[in-house]
Amino acid sequence: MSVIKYNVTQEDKDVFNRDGYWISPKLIDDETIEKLRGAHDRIWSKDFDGDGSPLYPVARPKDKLQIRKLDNGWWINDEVRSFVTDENLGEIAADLLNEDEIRLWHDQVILKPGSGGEETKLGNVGWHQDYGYWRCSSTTNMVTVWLALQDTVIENGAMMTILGSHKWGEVEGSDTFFDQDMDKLRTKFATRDWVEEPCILKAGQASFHHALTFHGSGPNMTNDPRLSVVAHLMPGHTAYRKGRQHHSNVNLLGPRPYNGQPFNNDYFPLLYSRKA
Ligand SMILES: O=C(O)CCC(=O)C(=O)O
Ligand SMILES: [Fe+2]
Repeated sequence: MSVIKYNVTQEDKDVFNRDGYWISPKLIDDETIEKLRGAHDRIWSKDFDGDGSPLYPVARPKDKLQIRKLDNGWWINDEVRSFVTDENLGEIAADLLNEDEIRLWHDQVILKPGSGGEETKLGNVGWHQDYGYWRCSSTTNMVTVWLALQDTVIENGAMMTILGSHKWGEVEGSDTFFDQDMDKLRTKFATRDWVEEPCILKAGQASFHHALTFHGSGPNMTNDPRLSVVAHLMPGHTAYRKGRQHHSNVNLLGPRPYNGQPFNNDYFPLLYSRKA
């Protein structure tokens, strides 16, 4: 098990429900941080574990300052798998979401290159709601765990969340991760109180944000890449909801997905189940 056991308190839940995100204590030890940093090196150089292949090929970025991400790193990397399927991680998510079972929806391995002080938008992640991509899911009660593999502050491009924005519901057109014009997106979405809060994390800490919480991130002005591993987690009862929006996870249900089909096969591993 790679995640240190942590018992979520009522205060933690209150913070998550009030703000739409919560910052955890350090969840992994220094050795695991180093292993996951090594996992980044191996993934970007296409050194994979097992006989599978990634969901999308690991492409060489067109520009070295461009943000890099790989979905479902757990398919091809043992250290990533160990973190994103960890039972202790699942229990934290179950407590925050007030659910009895937690499965993995998918993961992301993200590298934001350091620009060395150069002003660039190429590393930005546009303001978005994760659920903006997940409308094929039967519930919005999902959570994203963003694990820092170095101390993460505004200067190296910390993720920022919009305080309380999970209460805004499903906002149309919020699938804007790849739009790197933060100012334009702010104008589009800031129709209510727009309070940007950086997720300042020590290496090994994680932020947990609700699937409806707006978030994004700006430039990494340092000389070092900002490395993270992200686990998108869902309740065990999450099922396919037809006719809303396509997501590649629907393909993983088999050749004939049907409305109401649970996302509960091997592609969506169970992290945690509450004992009665
Ligand atoms: O890495 C980032 O800055 C944003 C990642 C993100 O959108 C997420 O974890 O849901
Ligand atoms: Fe996101």
